[in-house]
Order: sequence, then structure tokens, then C-alpha cells
Amino acid sequence: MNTFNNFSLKDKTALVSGASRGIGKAIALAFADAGANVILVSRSRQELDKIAEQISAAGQKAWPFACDISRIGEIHNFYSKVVSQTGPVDILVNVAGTIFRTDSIEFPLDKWQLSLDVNLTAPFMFCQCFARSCIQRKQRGKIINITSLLSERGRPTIPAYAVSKSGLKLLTMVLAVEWAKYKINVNAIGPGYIETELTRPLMDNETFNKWVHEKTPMDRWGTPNDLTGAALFLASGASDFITGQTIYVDGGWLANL
Ligand code: GCO
Repeated sequence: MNTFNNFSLKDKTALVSGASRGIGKAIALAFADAGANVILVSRSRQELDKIAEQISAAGQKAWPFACDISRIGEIHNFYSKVVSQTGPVDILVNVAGTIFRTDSIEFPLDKWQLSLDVNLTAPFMFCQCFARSCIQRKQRGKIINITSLLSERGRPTIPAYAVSKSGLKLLTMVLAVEWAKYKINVNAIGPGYIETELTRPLMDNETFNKWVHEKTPMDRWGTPNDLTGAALFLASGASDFITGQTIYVDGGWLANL
């Protein structure tokens, strides 16, 4: 029988930013389960060390690296340092992100700039480093950017977040078109409202929580694990002819009027 094993990530190395918690952590663990070795990146090492231990105990390699990705000018050097220790990367997942919620009328410039740096410019720098290395080695690659419902719709108080995430969606399309010739697939996952530290204040707000339930046909918040299936698909050979797309994992939110 022809066994279909296109979803395996065996012998692949994945770099996941924002891997210490929430969506990044769930994706890193799922990739390790699927056979990948994982480079874990986040601002602090503490949580990463625990996740790395968990992955190593299950038989895969894991390398924890601390990096403050808001220092966008340092990302190229950081990336070179990482791959000199781990070897080349086959899959890049840009998860790390930040959000500030303040009325647009008084939104501070420094928070605007920081949001764009972390949510848009830093992923672009990682994509550049990754693609340069794939092209130089003549190896195919998979990039997954985590975008948002806010790539498609507005809501008050998060101008910088929404703009950065819609920018990241378009960046995904631009890079997909430009790098298809190198067999680098660039896709995005757009989560709906997911239980994470970033959304904790929203879940704790009764009115907001009710709104999320009403707007989400599945009538619940998503969990970080809800995203792992789409991530695995976009990281694996099963999606080789898919590029420039966003898969929304939103419980039906965007389909809803
Ligand atoms: C908000 C939320 C969102 C979600 C998510 C939705 O303030 O509305 O934080 O931005 O985190 O990105 O897709």
C-alpha cells in the first residue's frame, strides 16, 4: 500500500519565535511530536529551558535562545549565531507579537513604533535571514506567519496591532510571489480569539467575553492547540503547492455576518 506520510517533519529543523508560551509553545511542541528538531526563541530563557527539556525527553533536539526581537537591527546577527550552533533551518514560524490597547486618539508614538517593529519588521527580518540561507543552500523552505482577525477587520483601540497584522498578511503574499521560484512557501495562520496571556484581559472582561462567544459560531474561545493542525500542514510536504495563503482558525468568525 502507498503510505501517505507527507505530514511528517522528521529530520527537519524548525525555528519558532514566541515559543515560551501560548501559540508559539503549542506549535513548537506539536512540531517536535511530528519529528522536528526545534529552535525555541523568546525574550527570556527561563520558560524555554523547560520546554527544551520536555522536547529532549521525548527524543528530539531542542535549542533555547533568548532574543529581544524588538531590537530589529540585531536580528541578522542573532540568526547567524543561531544557525552556526544548530545547523540550517527548514521551517520558520513567526509567532512572537505584542499588543497595546489604547484609544487611537491618544495612542502613543513609541507604542505604535514598537508594535510595528515586533509584529511586522522583526518577522520580515527573520524571513530575510531564512530565505537567504535557503537560496544559498538551494534548499526548499516553509515560512508560517501568525497574523490575526485584525488583518481583515478593525476594532477600536488597537490601531498599531491591526496595521501590523494586516501588513504581515500582505508581506506573506509579497514574499510568496517573490520566493516561489526558490521553492520557499510563505503562508499565514490567522487565529480567532484564542486563550493566551495576550487575550487574558479580554476574557476577564464580561462584555468582551460575551461578544466573542456571540461572534464565534463555534461559541467558544480557541486554545493554542487549535492552531497546531494548520501549522503542521503548512510546515509539511502536504502543502507544497500552497503559498501566499492565510488559513483562519477562528471557529467561523470571519464567515459570520
Ligand atoms: C484584541 C485581541 C486580538 C486577538 C487576535 C484576534 O485586542 O482584539 O487581542 O487582537 O489577539 O489577534 O485574531
